[in-house]
Amino acid sequence: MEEREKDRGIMGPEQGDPGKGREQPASMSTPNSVMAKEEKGMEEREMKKEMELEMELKAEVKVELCPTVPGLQMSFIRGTDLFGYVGIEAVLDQMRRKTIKAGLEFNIMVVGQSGLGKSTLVNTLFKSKVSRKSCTPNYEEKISKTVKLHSVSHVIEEKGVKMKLTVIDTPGFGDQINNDNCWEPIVKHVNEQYEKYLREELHINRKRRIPDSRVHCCIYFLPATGHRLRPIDVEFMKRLGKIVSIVPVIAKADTLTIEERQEFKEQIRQDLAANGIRVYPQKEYDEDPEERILNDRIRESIPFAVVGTDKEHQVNGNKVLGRKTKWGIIEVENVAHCEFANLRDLLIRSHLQDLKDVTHDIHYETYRVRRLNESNMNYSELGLSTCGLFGNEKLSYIT
Ligand SMILES: Nc1nc2c(ncn2[C@@H]2O[C@H](COP(=O)(O)OP(=O)(O)OP(=O)(O)O)[C@@H](O)[C@H]2O)c(=O)[nH]1
Ligand SMILES: [Mg+2]
Repeated sequence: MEEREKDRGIMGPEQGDPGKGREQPASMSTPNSVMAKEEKGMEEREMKKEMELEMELKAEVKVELCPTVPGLQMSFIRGTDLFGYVGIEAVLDQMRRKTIKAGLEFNIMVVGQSGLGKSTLVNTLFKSKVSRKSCTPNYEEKISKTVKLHSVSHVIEEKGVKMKLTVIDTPGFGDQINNDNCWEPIVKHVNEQYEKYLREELHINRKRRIPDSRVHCCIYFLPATGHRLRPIDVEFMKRLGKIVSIVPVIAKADTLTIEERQEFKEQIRQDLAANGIRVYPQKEYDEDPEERILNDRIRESIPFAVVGTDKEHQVNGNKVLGRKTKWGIIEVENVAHCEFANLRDLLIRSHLQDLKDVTHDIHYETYRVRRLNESNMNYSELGLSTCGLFGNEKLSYIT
């Protein structure tokens, strides 16, 4: 207990008295010894530091009165003001245990022209496990062409953490001669998932955990043309950017030289800004300066120039994911070769939870408010009972 108190800066009155602290080393000094002088100096410096630290900690202990509710006084007490260890930090362990038990759900959608490597990249992202783990041994080596919009779910487990990953693969986008409204099935799918969630939420006997099929992220594949954004890219991203988090990527980046890649990226960033296209991570949703610095770095390197593969090769005795060409091996996870690792870090390692939060707090919320405000929406439409408590007055309460 004592140690913990010390850790948190709760000190006895003697330690905290600057006068007493200074007296002791003075009486111990031996005038002729250089060593002793040095020791004394060091001790003084240490004591000074301790005092400064203590002053800082004391300054940190704040008691703020909350004047919002008349008659109710609320104070704000920091760790340094507590008499002993309470154990608040153990809540983090509880949260961790609960999350592990409940498992994670993550839904990712891939959109782009046929043959740009969408299915390959998803396999690369999850190290081929998404298509192989759940398949039977007679799994076909070759990735087949995607012909219709479909969702496939897999449970991935790593170090005891389970994640239900759903990949929504879309057939070649913009492959038709007439591409008018080709984004419609995709917009429809995204909205249908919000509607499903909303219906579950409004159910009288709603589930404790509502199954989440909402699209948390849409990876949009740009062909590595080296030119500007095409009108179809602009139209799609403008529309989808309002209802889902879009992460644009340059597909098959191994077909561009380093200079071409840099120029193309710069061009795309300009086009995105000029057309008011909102891609993830959006500046408006940065929560604090620290997050802003991190996200600014990501925004500066968007769109990621990626290369996908599900083949492994030997490089310097190690197995690496790569594309073997006549001139050598393009290592997919090597940051000197392409930006696949940056994309993986963003989607899985650093921003997975944020993508889910933005989906729930921003995109779904916008849909919910719009849907509930629509005058023609009533409970019978939702397939719920309209009697008693669940009449229109309840609807206005929810809104
Ligand atoms: N050079 C190169 N080829 C790639 C890359 N990724 C995939 N490919 C190849 O491109 C071809 C098409 O890949 P898929 O993953 O089936 O493409 P898709 O976008 O899913 O195609 P659809 O399902 O028809 O929409 C395959 O032969 C892949 O091996 C890449 O990064 N670079
Ligand atoms: Mg495909």
